[in-house]
Amino acid sequence: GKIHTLVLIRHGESQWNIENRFTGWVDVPLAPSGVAESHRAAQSIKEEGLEFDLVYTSTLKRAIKTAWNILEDLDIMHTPVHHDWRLNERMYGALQGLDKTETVEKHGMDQVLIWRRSYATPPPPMPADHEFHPRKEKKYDFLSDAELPVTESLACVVKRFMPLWNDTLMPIIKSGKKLLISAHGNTLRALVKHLDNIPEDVIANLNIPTSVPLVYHLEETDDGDLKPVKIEGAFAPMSGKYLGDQEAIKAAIAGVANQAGKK
Ligand code: DG2
Repeated sequence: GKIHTLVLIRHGESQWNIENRFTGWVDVPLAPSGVAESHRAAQSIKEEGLEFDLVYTSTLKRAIKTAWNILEDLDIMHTPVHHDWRLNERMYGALQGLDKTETVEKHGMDQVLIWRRSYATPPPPMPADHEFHPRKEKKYDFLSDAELPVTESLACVVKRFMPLWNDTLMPIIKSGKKLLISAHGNTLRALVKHLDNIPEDVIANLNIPTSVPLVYHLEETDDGDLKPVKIEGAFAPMSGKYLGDQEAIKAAIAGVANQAGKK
């Protein structure tokens, strides 16, 4: 069937990525290095000759700003940008704001690895009076208490993201519009897991680097689904490929994996 191109990107390095703090739904800005990274991503997108008709991003400024910088560099700032909370980073519960290395010192590497990368074990929930509780933010007023997460595992992210994928993003892609999704480490892990049907134990070891465009080719199947076709230069176990220097990308991925061990 018809083959569509989809481009995914995790936002550039945020202030808390640099400070090594669990971020989740806390709306921290891009670090200056993250701004620079977003312009480099735009450059690789240009060199690859990719274009966009539409952008979907989260309600968090690090992902929004990354998308804006890309649109500006491509000189297509008129492109519609939609913000959807279901693309927000995984809600990191009571860990939000904590230093990743200090959390390892307090709870041990094994426990922190479970909180960061197990599929179905969420971190401790965020207490109602927590300074970073999402209820304090007006932009989430439309979410009921049942919808507003206070902690999430990757499984919870898959559950809240899939309706957006099935009901909104898939129809957009199938209509022939070229879509850019600017999101977060764990929401993109959820999407890639779904697209490539990656098992839970494999997705646990899959880390997404900041601000590297990830290109997927999706083929429409007879039953109306979108199935990835392995691209030349695909980054296993994914069918998509990262744009840019592959060795530098591998190093950046190892950096994300080791983040909690960093001093
Ligand atoms: C990071 C991911 O999210 O952290 O919430 O701390 O993509 O918005 O920078 P992002 C966070 P890890 O799950 O890799 O620890």
